Amino acid sequence: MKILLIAPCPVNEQRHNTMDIPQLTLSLIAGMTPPGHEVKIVEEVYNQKIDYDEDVDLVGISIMTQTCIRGYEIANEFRKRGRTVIFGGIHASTRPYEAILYCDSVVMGEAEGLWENIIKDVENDRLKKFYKLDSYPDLQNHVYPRRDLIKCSSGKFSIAPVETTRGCPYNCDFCTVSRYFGTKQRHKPIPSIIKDAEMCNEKYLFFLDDNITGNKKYAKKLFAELIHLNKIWVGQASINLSKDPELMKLAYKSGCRALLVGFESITESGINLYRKTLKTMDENIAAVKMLRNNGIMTMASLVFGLDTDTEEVFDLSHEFLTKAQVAFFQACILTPYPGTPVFENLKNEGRILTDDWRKYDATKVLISPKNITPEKLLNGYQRLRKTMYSGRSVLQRAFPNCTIGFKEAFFYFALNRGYHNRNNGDMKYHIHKNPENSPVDFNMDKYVVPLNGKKVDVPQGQPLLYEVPV
Ligand code: B12
Ligand code: SF4
Repeated sequence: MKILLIAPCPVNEQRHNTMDIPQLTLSLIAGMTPPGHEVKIVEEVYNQKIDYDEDVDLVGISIMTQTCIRGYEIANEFRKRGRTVIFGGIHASTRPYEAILYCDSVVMGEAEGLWENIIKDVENDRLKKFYKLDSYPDLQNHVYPRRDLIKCSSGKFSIAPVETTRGCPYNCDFCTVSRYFGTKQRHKPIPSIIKDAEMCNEKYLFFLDDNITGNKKYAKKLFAELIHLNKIWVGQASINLSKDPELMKLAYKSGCRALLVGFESITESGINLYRKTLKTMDENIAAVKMLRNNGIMTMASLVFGLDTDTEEVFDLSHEFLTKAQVAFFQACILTPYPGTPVFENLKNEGRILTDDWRKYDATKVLISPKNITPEKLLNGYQRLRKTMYSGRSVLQRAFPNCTIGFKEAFFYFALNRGYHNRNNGDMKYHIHKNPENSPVDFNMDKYVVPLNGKKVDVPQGQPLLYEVPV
């Protein structure tokens, strides 16, 4: 069979970043595909074009919430031409009865252990509407991604994506990860990861794991094995790492130069909402410094619009970010992703302002916060971004971060310039509300009308959310 795998991206939002990080997802699906089939991958974010008239037997599309409407448009085009379309990914899994309106089959959750059977079902013309594993797949059965299919074509600075674990114990109420991949971290075998990383032509790696140091014993072994590859890598980790000098040293020796750390909130009440271990602003500032002293820059991620947030949150966050002299800053506005408690609670309280999934990119105000107005949330968020990405702030924070080394200094300025340009460019930060004559309504039928105009039977009384198997 000829199989086409697509990562959609709304056309006007193609990425203009200084870096290329191709998706691992579709290359993993390609890696799971039994021999004898021809697989092609299209990532719209890199301007790769879809040929709807291409002679393909099966189209697989990966959708997250922000990209699902574009995914539905693509699916409609292929289905008009009689092609079989399958959706997978986080949005299809949390809204399966919405996704099925636009495709022939939905894969809920992880694909390892399912995809081969789905291919057989397509070949034998017995495709089911929904596929879902009864338990999480064992990642010890390592799947090698088809890296030959995801080479970036844009010619920019390129980083290879690598995954070592899935699952997160923290279970934050705004995040889908623990509900989707489970609260127990599962690991891939270290020798296979090393072999896979060795095959990457890129000097730079991006570890996709939500917390690469979640299991310290595993992380130490992994880092020790990575050293001889002589790669430079970035990833995501919990700030707990700062409490383990041996782990920090090994991380640095293995090539780690920057980590995204989800602080989520830095206010006293906000810190207490999440189960992270460092409980005061001073402790968190000291931890960022500790990482830096060990050669690792911090990208601090903060979420604004929590129920505990008041107007003060922006000044406090600014104080934290400047005192800690974080290298990079990722600011998110609380976004009610389907499948999370935040979605359920805000929906029940009538505090979600729009059901236009295209706006769900964590940079827009889509909710009515509890202790601050949507306008003040937007203004505070914009102001903080502008201040942190200003030339002055970048220069002020440069000294401690750039003394790590020459290459690190280059990375520091390049990434901050990317943020600066994006902030001052055409990105629109808005409060998004449905028009008055179009109430917020998460009923699936709503999404059908503008795209293909025909109604499809939806099972009634079924749970809409992806229920995580235990
Ligand atoms: C790395 C990452 C990024 C990187 C992406 C780099 C890259 N090019 O890959 C960066 C930093 C750029 C990023 C950006 C964003 N991200 Co992000 N990201 C992740 C992260 C941590 C890992 C993604 C990943 O590759 N996972 C590993 C792969 C293998 O898992 P997977 O994609 O789910 O695929 C498996 C199954 O889902 C299934 N599957 C998936 N697709 C398909 C398709 C078919 C046909 C089939 C059969 C099966 C299938 O099979 C796969 C193997 O089992 C996830 C969290 C997570 N742990 O997944 C968040 C996550 C995907 N991101 C999220 C968000 C919100 C964003 C942003 C909007 C904003 C933000 N603040 O981060 C932007 C949007 C970017 C965009 N439009 O694409 C949310 C999405 C929630 C949602 N409902 O949409 C997640 C889940 C995190 C969260 N907090 O909830 N992200
Ligand atoms: S936000 Fe981070 S720490 Fe919290 S559940 Fe998601 S992945 Fe885990």
